[in-house]
Amino acid sequence: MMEKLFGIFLVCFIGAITPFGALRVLTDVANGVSDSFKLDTTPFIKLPTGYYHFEFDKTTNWFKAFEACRRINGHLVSFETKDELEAVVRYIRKTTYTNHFWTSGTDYAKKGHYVWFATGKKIDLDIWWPDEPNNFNDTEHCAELSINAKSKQVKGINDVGCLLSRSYVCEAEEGTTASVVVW
Ligand SMILES: [Ca+2]
Ligand SMILES: [Ca+2]
Repeated sequence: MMEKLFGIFLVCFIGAITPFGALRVLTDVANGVSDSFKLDTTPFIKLPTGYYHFEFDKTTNWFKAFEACRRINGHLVSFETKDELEAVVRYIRKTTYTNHFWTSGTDYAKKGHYVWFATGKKIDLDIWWPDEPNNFNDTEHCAELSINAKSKQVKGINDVGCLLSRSYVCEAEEGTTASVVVW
């Protein structure tokens, strides 16, 4: 609040001494939100790679999980980097014993062509468990994050049937910060 008051005061003061419209305004919109802002991001929590919502208590099929994430203005999680996968797995391991979570990965539209459905981009990261995706019995078209509690290995995803019941992880789109400089 004090910053806002100061900002308004500054504008008025400069306005008063430059009555002929000599003010210059610079606006900028940048990706990311500064840590100095105390934003209430509920139901998302901040991890080093973004904002995530973890549904540990309920399980549901892939489609309903996708809908649930959209209802809170998120998407099922997509892993763009191994750092992101590791950050999410690290948080899950210290929080719960649940091992299977829906991601936005699917090849439902084109068999064998896995994309992150939340972004439309191809899954080109080497984060599949060994010998996956195997489309077992020709029934597996959705990618779950499968955490092997006994393994220190951070892999990864596995294709399973989309109608299985799983917990899920939602991801919020990156925030942006708008700044206005007046002089
Ligand atoms: Ca992501
Ligand atoms: Ca599989």
